[in-house]
Amino acid sequence: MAGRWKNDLNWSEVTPKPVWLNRRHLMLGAAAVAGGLLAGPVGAALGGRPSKYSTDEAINTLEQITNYNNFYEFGSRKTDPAKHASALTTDGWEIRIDGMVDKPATWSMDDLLEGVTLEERIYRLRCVEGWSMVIPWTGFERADLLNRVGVQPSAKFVVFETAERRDEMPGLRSPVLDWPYTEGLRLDEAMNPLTILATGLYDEPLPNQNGAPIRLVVPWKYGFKSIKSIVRITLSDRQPRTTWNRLQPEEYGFYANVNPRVDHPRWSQATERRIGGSLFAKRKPTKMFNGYADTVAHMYDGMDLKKNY
Ligand SMILES: Nc1nc2c(c(=O)[nH]1)N[C@H]1C(S)=C(S)[C@@H](COP(=O)(O)O)O[C@H]1N2
Ligand SMILES: [Mo]
Repeated sequence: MAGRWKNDLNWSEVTPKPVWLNRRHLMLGAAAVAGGLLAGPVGAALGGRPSKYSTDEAINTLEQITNYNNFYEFGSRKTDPAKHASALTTDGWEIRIDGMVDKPATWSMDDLLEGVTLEERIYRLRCVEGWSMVIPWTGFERADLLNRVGVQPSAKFVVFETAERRDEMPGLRSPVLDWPYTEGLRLDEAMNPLTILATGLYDEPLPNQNGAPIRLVVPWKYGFKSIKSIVRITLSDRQPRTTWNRLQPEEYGFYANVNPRVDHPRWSQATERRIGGSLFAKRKPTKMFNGYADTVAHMYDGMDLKKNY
């Protein structure tokens, strides 16, 4: 099992795979190249069943998904994570789950994934700066996990923390953000079936620049909520102070629901550009809740989403 969370493929050199339908065939090739890395339990762990929550929009290529990233621990340019994230060691990764739970514990990835239902989910990730990508994630519902640790009735929020590795993350040397990167969701948002913890994309282990070995994906919110390389999950009765919110509270709210009617103070959020499309292509109108209103809008009934941005 030692090889399971190794991520030593050079992802930027992997051929782009725009043809999602043929991915199983491509996978056989990739597994062979990786020399058994994907054999055995890994194959089972990655090949999730298709999810009804997927969009049928055109999917971005692996090349695009792994070369235009935000992961400030590895630098603040979109090209930095692809350059520097290979330094992150994900072997023996552990996640602490604590706070208001019956069974606080530290989990290995193998234990964490034991018995969870992995699904293939094609989700749109919408960045606050007006770009979007469609990514075929492999992941599992948060509810799977929270039910296992026994969430106490007093818990109202779920707080996430990213690894803080001075020796592996060059971005930590500069104080652009307050490390470790911290995010949070209201408990009902965390339990919503759209919310997943992702462990792979394109049926392969998560590339480091996308948040290996495990990251959050919350598709109706701006990208910064989808925290990468998680080492700690804490149940709390208080709304946490999250990284971007602490830095610029006027610009980045706790909720961060995609909302074309609430502009970022420095730019409009009404339209977006799909990464990989022509720079001159017409920007498309952004949809409320990133197009996922049917599944999530009810959680905000009666809330003023201009105030709770
Ligand atoms: N730990 C951590 N998680 C993070 C970030 C980060 O800088 N550090 N950036 C966020 C932002 S702003 C975005 S848009 C998404 C980008 O995810 P992607 O690179 O997989 O597309 O990751 C989010 N998760
Ligand atoms: Mo972002």
